[in-house]
Amino acid sequence: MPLSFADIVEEARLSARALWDYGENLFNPTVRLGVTGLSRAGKTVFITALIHGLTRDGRFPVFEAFASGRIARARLEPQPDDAVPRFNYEDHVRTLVEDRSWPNSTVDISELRLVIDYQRHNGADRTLTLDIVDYPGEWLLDLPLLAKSYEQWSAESLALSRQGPRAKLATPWHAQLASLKAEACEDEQAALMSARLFTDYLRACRDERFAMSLLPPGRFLMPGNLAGSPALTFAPLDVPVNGSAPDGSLWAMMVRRYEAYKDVVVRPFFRDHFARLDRQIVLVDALSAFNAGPEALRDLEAALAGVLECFRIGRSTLLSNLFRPRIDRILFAATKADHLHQSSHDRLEAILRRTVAKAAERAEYAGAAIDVVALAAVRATREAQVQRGRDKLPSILGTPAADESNGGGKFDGDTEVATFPGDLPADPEELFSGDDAFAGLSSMPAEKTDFRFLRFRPPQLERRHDDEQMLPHIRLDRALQFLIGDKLQ
Ligand SMILES: Nc1nc2c(ncn2[C@@H]2O[C@H](COP(=O)(O)OP(=O)(O)O)[C@@H](O)[C@H]2O)c(=O)[nH]1
Ligand SMILES: [Mg+2]
Repeated sequence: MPLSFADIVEEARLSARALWDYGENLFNPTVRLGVTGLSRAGKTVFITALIHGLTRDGRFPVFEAFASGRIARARLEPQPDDAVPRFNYEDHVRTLVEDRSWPNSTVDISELRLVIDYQRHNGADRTLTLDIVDYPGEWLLDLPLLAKSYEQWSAESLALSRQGPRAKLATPWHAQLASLKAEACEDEQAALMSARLFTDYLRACRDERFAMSLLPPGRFLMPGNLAGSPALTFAPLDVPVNGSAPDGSLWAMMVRRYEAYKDVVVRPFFRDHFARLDRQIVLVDALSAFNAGPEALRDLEAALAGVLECFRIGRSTLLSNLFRPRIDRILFAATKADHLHQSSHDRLEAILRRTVAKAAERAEYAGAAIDVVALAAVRATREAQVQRGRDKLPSILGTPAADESNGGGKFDGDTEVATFPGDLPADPEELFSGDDAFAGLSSMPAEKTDFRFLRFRPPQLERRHDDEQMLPHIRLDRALQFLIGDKLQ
């Protein structure tokens, strides 16, 4: 594809900034760490736990620089980007530690700067600046739109909405769509209604019963500060893929807004934020997909392929020219591993590894180094063996949130209970062997599903010998070692 004038301007802008970033970096090495994942994957909790641990002497045996005492101090400093909201660390910690509740969910990008004073292996004192950027994974899945016309996007979105469990959820939107004439005069009310019903359909797909992942355009569910703007008020129409919209038609109005979405939302995000990241962690809530069923797991795989597509730098495509990512390490992390007994942690990791490998094949991925980990940024449970008849079941102990129910009644939010969430298979392929590989909420009532993960309240803090209080975690230190360990040599 030839570069357009707009693309060339973008590229010049990028190079200028790259030079600026480079100059800064000589004096003060900075790593920009992207933390992403779909909504509720665990980004806020991950960043909060990471900062809490690093600034307060957490327990991180596998994070070498930290464990060997070479890190003198880690502290928060004002962030470099004035136009990006600050990650509200203090509030999130208070909620987590004092209220023992999970932080409220966020729908926008945010940023925080952590400065780490450390000693190199050779004894020299150095400083590493870590800029942590939290952004919705949904926004990454918008990248393919840049290469698609409105008509192509419409056709694909419609085809997808007629498949599997999506079809039923799309009924109200499809009914309205059938009443629209694409060639008719442009009509704001029709566009508003269409966009609303289309967004409702996307939201229904995301419901925990279906737990679908691949739901672009990303801002329809994660609008950030653009809610209600025309760039977000469009929807697919049933129009021919090679057709062109008559002047003044509803169709032309949709095309205009779709293009605006690319210009004011997608391009700036990739240019201003994504292209500047050095390292990336992608948080994945695989447990929600296990809860929902095999379609959700397949959808998750497709979404991960979409994410990897963004990091693909092997080939010289139009996109890689524009948004050449400089990321050289990507960690995929299955979050909330504390919902499983530790005997299943390696299995969870194996399942994610398999999913990422398949996704990498689909995306013909060649690029940064990839690793996979199953972790819990905050460990809300303990382990126990529960006697059931003659068997001992590997179970977990935790305090279920007050709004969770156990079939019969609701939990009170204060009492600790032991649960057996279900065993993950030793061979990941078992989960991918077709529509009835396992039973999830999308096709079964809750008591008949193979997995049941309760939402637990955050734990009581662990008190150390020196009275410092810490948040317990699982393998958070392994994630840190992979993401920044080499920068602290
Ligand atoms: N048990 C447990 N639950 C977690 C953990 N991380 C996230 N969660 C749950 O997942 C929800 C969403 O997490 P959050 O960090 O807000 O997700 P975000 O939307 O990606 O920022 C939280 O409200 C918790 O219920 C974890 O490490 N352990
Ligand atoms: Mg968040």
